[in-house]
Amino acid sequence: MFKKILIANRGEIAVRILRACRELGIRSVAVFSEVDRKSLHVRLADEAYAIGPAPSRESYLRIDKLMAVAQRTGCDAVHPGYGFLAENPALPRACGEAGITFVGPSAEAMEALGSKTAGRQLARRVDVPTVPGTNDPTDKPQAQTLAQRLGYPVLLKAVAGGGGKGMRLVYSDAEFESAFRDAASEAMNAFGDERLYLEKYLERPRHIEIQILADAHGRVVSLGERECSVQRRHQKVIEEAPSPIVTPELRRKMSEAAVTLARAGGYLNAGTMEFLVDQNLNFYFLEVNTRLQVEHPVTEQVTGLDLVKLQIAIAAGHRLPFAWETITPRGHAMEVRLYAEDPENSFFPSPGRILSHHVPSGAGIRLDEGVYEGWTVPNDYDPLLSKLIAWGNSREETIARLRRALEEYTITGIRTNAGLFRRILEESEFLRGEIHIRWLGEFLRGPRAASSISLEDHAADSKEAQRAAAIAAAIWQANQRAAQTSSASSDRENGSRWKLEGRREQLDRSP
Ligand code: MV4
Repeated sequence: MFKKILIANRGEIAVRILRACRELGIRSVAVFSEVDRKSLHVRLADEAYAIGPAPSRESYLRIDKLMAVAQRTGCDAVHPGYGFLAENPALPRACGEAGITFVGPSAEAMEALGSKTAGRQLARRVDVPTVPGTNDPTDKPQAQTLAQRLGYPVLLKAVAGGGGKGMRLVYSDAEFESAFRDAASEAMNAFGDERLYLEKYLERPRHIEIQILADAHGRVVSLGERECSVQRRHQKVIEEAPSPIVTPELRRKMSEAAVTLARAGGYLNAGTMEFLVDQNLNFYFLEVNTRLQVEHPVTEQVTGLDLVKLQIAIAAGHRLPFAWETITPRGHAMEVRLYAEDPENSFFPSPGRILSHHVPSGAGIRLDEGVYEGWTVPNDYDPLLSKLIAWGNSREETIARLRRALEEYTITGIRTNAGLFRRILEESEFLRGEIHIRWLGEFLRGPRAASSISLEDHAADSKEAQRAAAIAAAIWQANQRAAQTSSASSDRENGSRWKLEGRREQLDRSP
């Protein structure tokens, strides 16, 4: 087993990982940027080292600095968490060159499965269902012919895309030409790659994913599904396991598909296969996430497994001690993501100092967080504060516990989206489990607008929200500066709003 692990991350996930290390008797090494000097992960780790200024490009994304710390402190493994470098093949490569174990898949598997079209082609090869459409990048006349054959609406997607960028929804033949041109030029601008592919558009599918683990001895197991349909602008908000609609038979079929894909891609360690599931319970493979995910705790609660410890054991060459056919979810788990943001004000980030904080506890409650009273939530990263996870014997008991825990949860000094969850957890459609990927957007807009929302609206909203968030953050920072009159002399960076906005736009949103 390893002696010392470098945690190449921050916030709640760094805390989650160092806790697993401590239980395994492994020393933990934290890294931190200038604004994270007082962060919880720094306080709880066995050792902590500064790696640069606040912007992640100059700190958490600097492979050279991370490797230097790992080597200097004698680490024998690196855990990337999620976000930042977690899915960048350059990190496992750098680890390989330094003789340090990367806790995750190989660079090759990341490349084989991480890219959208590569994953889609692999799925076709091994007969895992994908959404009807093209396998390869396609030109305009070819794509239009296919669109006519498939029937509208269709979705144009950028080969280099991800997270909904460079997608165009096309409702009719008349719009096809201009949509194709727009999508191609948007893809060119965003990724330097204008290639597109095309899929039949699924109107109101669910987003359901399968958690897998693969060890170095050829065993690949499925830990079942997570239902992640409640999301807003490609940002998941509530996740649960099991899915309210997945039957044992569908679980077995989706698990077999996920395990087949992992084997075909030479996958090692924890990974997630994302699927869309339609009203008739047909499932379609979408993409692979080659990392531990934010929502992994719901799987832990219903399987009783510790995914981070298993990741570390797999990386150390241990065998998985069970076959997936023996794993059935027990009870129900649900997670809400508490963010420092203001739902009353277009979900603007709301960083700042936490004046008071009371954490819920009691039966069936787990809180994974990276904050504490008196700490200032920095403006430079994803504003995820806490993940509140409830477990119960039934979905109803789980929801009742989650509601109860949300009432106990208090945090002052910053705004959070806790109120949004109180609303969602009262909503009858949600309580009946009648959710899909557009459900939350429609719920937030109210019933009137529900029928007329297009993907373009989502994209436009997303851009608008980014700009608005940039401005809000700049104003917040300007106010902070004004309040700190005594420290004016040490104000090395000038307070230019434009600079701040630029920085804000480079913020990392973890998936
Ligand atoms: C789709 C789709 C409907 N039909 N493909 C969004 C980002 C990228 N990962 C794939 N996405 C989608 N692909 C077809 N053929 C709807 C989405 C989609 C989505 C998927 C999963 C989770 C949230 C989503 C939110 C909006 C759109």
